[in-house]
Amino acid sequence: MIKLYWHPISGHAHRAHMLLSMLGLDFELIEVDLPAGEHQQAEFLALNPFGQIPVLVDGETIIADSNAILIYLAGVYDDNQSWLPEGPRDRAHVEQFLSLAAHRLAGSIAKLRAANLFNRTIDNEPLALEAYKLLAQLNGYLIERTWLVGAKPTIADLALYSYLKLAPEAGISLADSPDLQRWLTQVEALPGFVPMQVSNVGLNKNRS
Ligand SMILES: N[C@@H](CCC(=O)N[C@@H](CS)C(=O)NCC(=O)O)C(=O)O
Repeated sequence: MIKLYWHPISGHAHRAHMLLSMLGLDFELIEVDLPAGEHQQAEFLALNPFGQIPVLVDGETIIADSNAILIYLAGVYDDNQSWLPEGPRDRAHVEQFLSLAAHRLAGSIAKLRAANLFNRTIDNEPLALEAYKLLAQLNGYLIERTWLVGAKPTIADLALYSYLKLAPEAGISLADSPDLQRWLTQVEALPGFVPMQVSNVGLNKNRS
């Protein structure tokens, strides 16, 4: 059975979890004890020498990195090739959003959220500016689009979903991004969707 090395508060792991579920695959979630440093121990480093979750193990195949896992699962298990379209233009557009998730989104909202979760002191202001700029750009992009690439959901949508949904935990409001919120709701309505664990930090703090 496919194994996903994972942690419930990781947005990177969440995107891989979503696709496993949406593809209807049999899989096992294996929680890696990040606070105890399990990801730095030899057994885990044998799976991913870079010491990060998520890692997917499918028989003899080991894939680390959330976006790489999305590409692998879509390539091997999606008979319709709709999660990762075949044509060079659509595929390039998907790659554009995977890069955006790995750089601008991970470098702004994901960092601000991690600082809130782990009480880290960081220079919030430039990251928050970047986060709001990114939200405004994505909201504008989505005004006339249903999905990020083409007419159907792709792994681009999953790669961006988790940390955009978690923006409030980063202290970043989605109130001025109505089309982005509509798109988040569409992802949540997809068959097999699994929700992300909610944490009581950022704008969620002290909300009942
Ligand atoms: N580029 C990686 C980033 C993964 C990542 O940042 N994982 C975090 C959890 S969300 C992690 O394992 N952190 C532990 C560490 O870096 O020591 C991916 O997309 O999978």
